[in-house]
Amino acid sequence: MNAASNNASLLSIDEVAAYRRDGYVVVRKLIGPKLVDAGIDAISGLASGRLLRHSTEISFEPGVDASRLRAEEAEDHIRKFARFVDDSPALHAIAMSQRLHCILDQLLGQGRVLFQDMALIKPPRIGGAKPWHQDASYFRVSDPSLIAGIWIALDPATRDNGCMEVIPGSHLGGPVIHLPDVDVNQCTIRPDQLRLQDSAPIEMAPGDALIFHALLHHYTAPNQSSRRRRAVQFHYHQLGMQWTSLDAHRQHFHDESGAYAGCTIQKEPVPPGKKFTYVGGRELPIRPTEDWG
Ligand SMILES: O=C(O)CCC(=O)C(=O)O
Repeated sequence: MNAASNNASLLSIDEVAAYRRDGYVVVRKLIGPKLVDAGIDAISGLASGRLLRHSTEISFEPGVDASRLRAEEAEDHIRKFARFVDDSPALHAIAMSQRLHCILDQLLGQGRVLFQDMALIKPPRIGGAKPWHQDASYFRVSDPSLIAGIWIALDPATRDNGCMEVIPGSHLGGPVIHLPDVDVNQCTIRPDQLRLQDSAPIEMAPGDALIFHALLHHYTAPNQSSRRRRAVQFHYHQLGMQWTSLDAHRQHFHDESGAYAGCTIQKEPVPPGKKFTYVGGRELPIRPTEDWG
């Protein structure tokens, strides 16, 4: 796709302004049904083992004993996958969507790398909440505004199965105090820092995408329904952004006493076998790819 000749698939000036004002923009039908179906098939394949997992990492919902699951049962017990793009051409094609990257050029300028890929599975009935947080609390970086997060629904995402919820404009308040947890995935914004009365659920159809700022406050509820809510999420950073140290991250994320208040370290004491080690992002080149239809 040539961005200049396909203006209809780019954001309008008003949408670009909305991203800056609200910290997010929703792009309906960012990817087409064939790519959505291929993405779902890849997730099922990675879960069951039908697709080989070379780099893909899997985390199960808390309390699940993966050794007792049959291959076809695994998918409905998985919390998330990470680092899967090299194991699936379909998931790679989603991350490299030419339309997505033309839109990111509009929002952030040219030149970026992919540094994080995740599939958030939130299985029916047992998929837990992801507490309110800012993604930048997980990234030790020089400038969070050089990052964009993209969350793409593969199933219908609704309030009852745990769609994304955001607080419009919250990115403009800068980094806020997070409370660490023994499980880094449960690290959360301290309640007095949240404007929950302004929270907005973003219901999405398969193929729709939420593009959001790394300082936007966001949350997903538990999946209390019997319906799946699979999504993929990618993080990109613009060239020139620097990875920094814990001390530099503390300068962004600290409480009133100056103590670290980001999500790159665990709350002590760490339970046996649950040690988390922060690793900065890897950097994969962008190779824009046509949609599969
Ligand atoms: O999809 C979800 O449930 C939460 C995604 C999210 O906000 C995250 O992983 O940072």
